[in-house]
Formats: sequence, C-alpha cells, structure tokens
Amino acid sequence: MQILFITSNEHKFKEVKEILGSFEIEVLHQKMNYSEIRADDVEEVALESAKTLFSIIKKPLVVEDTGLFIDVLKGFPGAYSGWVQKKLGNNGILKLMENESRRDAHFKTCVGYADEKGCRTFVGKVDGRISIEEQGKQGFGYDPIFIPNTENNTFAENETLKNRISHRFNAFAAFAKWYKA
Ligand code: ITT
Repeated sequence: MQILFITSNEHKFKEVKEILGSFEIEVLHQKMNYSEIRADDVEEVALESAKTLFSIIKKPLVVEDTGLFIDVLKGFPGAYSGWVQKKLGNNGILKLMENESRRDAHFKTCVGYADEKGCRTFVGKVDGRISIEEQGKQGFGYDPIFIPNTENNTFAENETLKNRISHRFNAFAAFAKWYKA
C-alpha cells in the first residue's frame, strides 16, 4: 500500500516514512509550499490543507499539522508553532518559562486525509513538560526542550524512542489502522 504525503518539512517526512513503514505503508513524498489557513487548532488547519491540496492534485493524500501547547502559556504557541519557532526559537520559549515551575505541555498532530469521497482527520497527542535548558542534538524544532512524561530525556536525546511514542506516531498509527481496514 502507498500514500502520498505533502510536506515541506524533511524531518516530518523521515519520521512518517518510518512510522507508516512499520504498518507496511510506503510513503511517497511531494514537497510543496502551500499557504495554510490561520486557525487556532491543528485539526482545522490539517482538514483545510487536505481539502485544498486534493482539489489541486486529485490523488488521495495526507498532510499534517503539528503544534506544541504549553499549559501555563494558555496553549501558546499551538497552531502558530512554525512561526514562533522561526521568530523566537527554543531560547525564546525558555525565556518565557524562566522561573516557572508549572511546565506541563503537549504536542498535538492532526493528520488530514483527502480522496474523492471526502476528508478525514486523525489526532495524536503526547503529554510532557518543557525542560529547563536545551538538551540533545537529534530531532528538530522543539524536540530539544520537550520531555515526554514517561521519560527523563528530551525527544532530541532519543529519536528512536520519539518515533515510537510521539504525537506523530499516535496520529499516523490511527490513520494507518483506518487506511488498512
Ligand atoms: P508542513 O509543510 O508540513 O506544514 P511545517 O514545518 O510548516 O511543515 P507545522 O506547521 O506542522 O510544519 O509545524 C510547525 C513547527 O512546529 C515546525 O516547523 C517545527 O518547528 C515544530 N514541530 C512540528 N513537529 C515537531 C516535532 O515532532 N518536534 C518538534 N518540533 C516540531
């Protein structure tokens, strides 16, 4: 089985290739820069992107939108995680969290699937906390400052583990089970 994945992010592609590979689904990658809608939640963004891209490409496809949601910052940066990573980076987030003991956060991924019959979304989440400083060199984006609740290390310190328990794994596993059924 195969599925087309549209993303401009090489790291996401690498992770999704491995995740869907474990469900015996081959991932075909198309890099495409498209404009996402502005919305406060990743579900809305993924659904609209899947719809729009299907109307152009006319082949079954998946896209995904991911955000880091920090509880004490009322869910910031959330669906604006890409923009915030570019403007503030991890050090900017750590600065906002300075002297803050409440460090709970979660990552959420929403996969948007579209074909000629319509669209569907699949959500995956992982709970964790924001580290005190950057730790680890693997991974990408916020990985060096995110420690999943079951661990003592950040995602950037253990990429293999990340791909087994992450928000992205949970969302794509739900998609894979439905797609193969
Ligand atoms: P698309 O083309 O797929 O939209 P993108 O990089 O713009 O790629 P998102 O808007 O979904 O993707 O992601 C926003 C940012 O959140 C992304 O650029 C990373 O900085 C960060 N991010 C996403 N997934 C992450 C993960 O698994 N670990 C750490 N940071 C992540």
